[in-house]
Amino acid sequence: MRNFILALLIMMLAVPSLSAQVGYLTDVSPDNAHPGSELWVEITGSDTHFGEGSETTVKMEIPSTNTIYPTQFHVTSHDTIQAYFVIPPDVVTGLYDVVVKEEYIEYPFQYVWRLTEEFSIEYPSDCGDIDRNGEINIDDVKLLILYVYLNESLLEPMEVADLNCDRKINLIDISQLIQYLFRGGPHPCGNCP
Ligand SMILES: [Ca+2]
Ligand SMILES: [Ca+2]
Repeated sequence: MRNFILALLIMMLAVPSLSAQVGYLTDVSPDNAHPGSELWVEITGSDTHFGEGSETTVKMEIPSTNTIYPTQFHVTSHDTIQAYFVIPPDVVTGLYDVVVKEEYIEYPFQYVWRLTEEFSIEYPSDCGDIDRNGEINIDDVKLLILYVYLNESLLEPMEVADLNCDRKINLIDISQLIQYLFRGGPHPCGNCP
């Protein structure tokens, strides 16, 4: 037993300094996006060792709810990673963790470092809220119909009424809003950049 404990102590002391240098993420830029957008995110760390381990994985997640993997990512240095995310239009919105997981195998030990930084996925705050009262409801539908069919004026900027972001305000936008409010359709601004 004594020999075993001694051997264990020797092994622990022999582990390279890497095991003590668990870095952390300092920044993700940008740190927010809308559903339906595609973007490169630069992930920056401090005292990190990106690319030195046996495996690096990158993802965004709300634990036990939703996970988004980048379609591609590059380890550009030991403390930066570029990751390209395609955010689905119907994604669960909220505060995600950008997670970088690094695995290191240094016989006889194996380390898994899991570093996180916050990232927000939300719809544009005022998109679809035509009268800017802070919510999307039947009054917004009415204003949109009045504009499209009776040419009544809308508050500026009028982009909030272009729900599908095709740079036109027309029947399609009215339809999206009605689908969302009354027929369980997707968020009307889900495809805006
Ligand atoms: Ca409103
Ligand atoms: Ca439109």
